[in-house]
Amino acid sequence: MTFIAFRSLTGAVAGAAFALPAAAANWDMPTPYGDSVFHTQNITQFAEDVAAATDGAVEITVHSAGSLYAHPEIKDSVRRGLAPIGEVLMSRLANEDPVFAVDSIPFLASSYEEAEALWEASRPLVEKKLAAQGLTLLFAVPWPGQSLYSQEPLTSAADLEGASFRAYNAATERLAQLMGAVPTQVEAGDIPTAFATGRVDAMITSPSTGVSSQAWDFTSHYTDTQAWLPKNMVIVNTRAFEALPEDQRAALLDAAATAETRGWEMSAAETEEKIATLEENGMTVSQPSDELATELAEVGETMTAEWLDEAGDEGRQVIEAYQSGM
Ligand code: PCA
Repeated sequence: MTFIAFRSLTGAVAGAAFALPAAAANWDMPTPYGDSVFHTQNITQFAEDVAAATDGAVEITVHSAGSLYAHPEIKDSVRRGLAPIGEVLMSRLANEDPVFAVDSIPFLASSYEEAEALWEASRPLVEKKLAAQGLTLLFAVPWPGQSLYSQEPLTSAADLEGASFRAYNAATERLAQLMGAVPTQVEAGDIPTAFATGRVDAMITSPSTGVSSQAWDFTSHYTDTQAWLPKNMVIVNTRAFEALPEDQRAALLDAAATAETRGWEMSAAETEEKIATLEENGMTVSQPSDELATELAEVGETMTAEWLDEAGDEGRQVIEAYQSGM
């Protein structure tokens, strides 16, 4: 008797819970890059997919181009719950842990296939480090390969000696130093102004960012090094995520997996397309000379060794897993 009464009570409670309209989650999502960038377009589609799959119970509003929080603040705003979800360049967190910078070492993984194997090998550790900060990784998508933009033809590192070189993370700073240039941190959105005012003379970035910043207005040479594929990642505050009902959490993870696959495809597809756009707008596109290629390979070896030193056993295991996956 008691048992039946208990059952009907829980049944009634569960019934009442279903009868109540579910409180909708309205999530603001800060992202660093502009609306014309494929990462932002992929995230906009992700937000639409989540809204559709949850019948509007989880509404994500994308605030692109650092309009809600500037890039350096996005990770902490998500960690503190000021924004439940956000996007950052993974390697911007290198000062917190070297594993976040494993995708920004020249020539460690410079094709999509290698980048995918490296992501598979490093993802568990990235997830673990984020989890320790109350963050859950949803998905990560690479930029196309990183190549050099300059005002004069680049035949060797000597051509960059003393040049002020735009950097976007610690690894690009180190690369500039190793090539004899002087690094200056500049956000993607500030690239045109930084060149126009003479703050920087050269940079290394994807054809995507070259096109979105209209690199032909301030540089004339694109040297196709495609040296590494740094990733953007989408993270969610774990408490905010766990506050969602289970079916909505599942819908979010599903949409995230779809966005990851779609994003990698978009990235690969636009590599050639954006190089062609640079050329159509008057830039000279060339392959690195043997000398430059050798110098860059040496920079990559130095940076790999430095990374391994810093990342210790955990890092060594990631590289071993990557190499055995290739
Ligand atoms: N674009 C971003 C990061 C890497 C890339 O291709 C930037 O230049 O800031």
